[in-house]
Amino acid sequence: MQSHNVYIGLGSNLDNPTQQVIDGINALAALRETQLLATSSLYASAPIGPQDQPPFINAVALIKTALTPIALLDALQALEQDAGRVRKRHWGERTLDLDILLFGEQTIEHPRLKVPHPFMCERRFVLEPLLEVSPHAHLPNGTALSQVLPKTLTQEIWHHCTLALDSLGSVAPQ
Ligand code: ROI
Repeated sequence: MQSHNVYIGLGSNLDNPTQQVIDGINALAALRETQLLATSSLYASAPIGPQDQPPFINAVALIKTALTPIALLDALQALEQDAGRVRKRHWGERTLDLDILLFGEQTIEHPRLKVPHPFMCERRFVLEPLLEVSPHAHLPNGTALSQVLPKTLTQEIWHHCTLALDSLGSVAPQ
């Protein structure tokens, strides 16, 4: 069966965000027909959107999956629900967000799913961890993401913690 390399963005700012992201990465590793290939470190940043919400923890995971894009989306939405997903308001707090950023070289325009993720090129909390995992990553149109990153660098990322995610053996929940 054909499989694709897929980048997943993880984010949380509720209910112990660091643990939410670590649990999310472990849950990705356990998906059917899927292997976890690499994870970024964890990044803490100020919220984009309303400022009266807690800071976010973000990370990016690279998986290899034989799932179709919509089957993967269904699986990610189920994981978000398992994490007790809370979404209080538009661009507001969330328990766990799992976004498909890139799906192989595909461009997807589906009522439920747009890939590349529509906002990924505007968000340092997405680009910086993605480039940590794959410095040469590019969009389906060939644009290198390393060329896009500088436009986002004015967004503050407070802290970049290499917190025990740099080897695949160490992502088990603590
Ligand atoms: N801001 C940051 N820093 N990280 C996120 O993951 C994030 N996710 C969101 C909004 C609310 C837009 N802002 C964010 O969905």
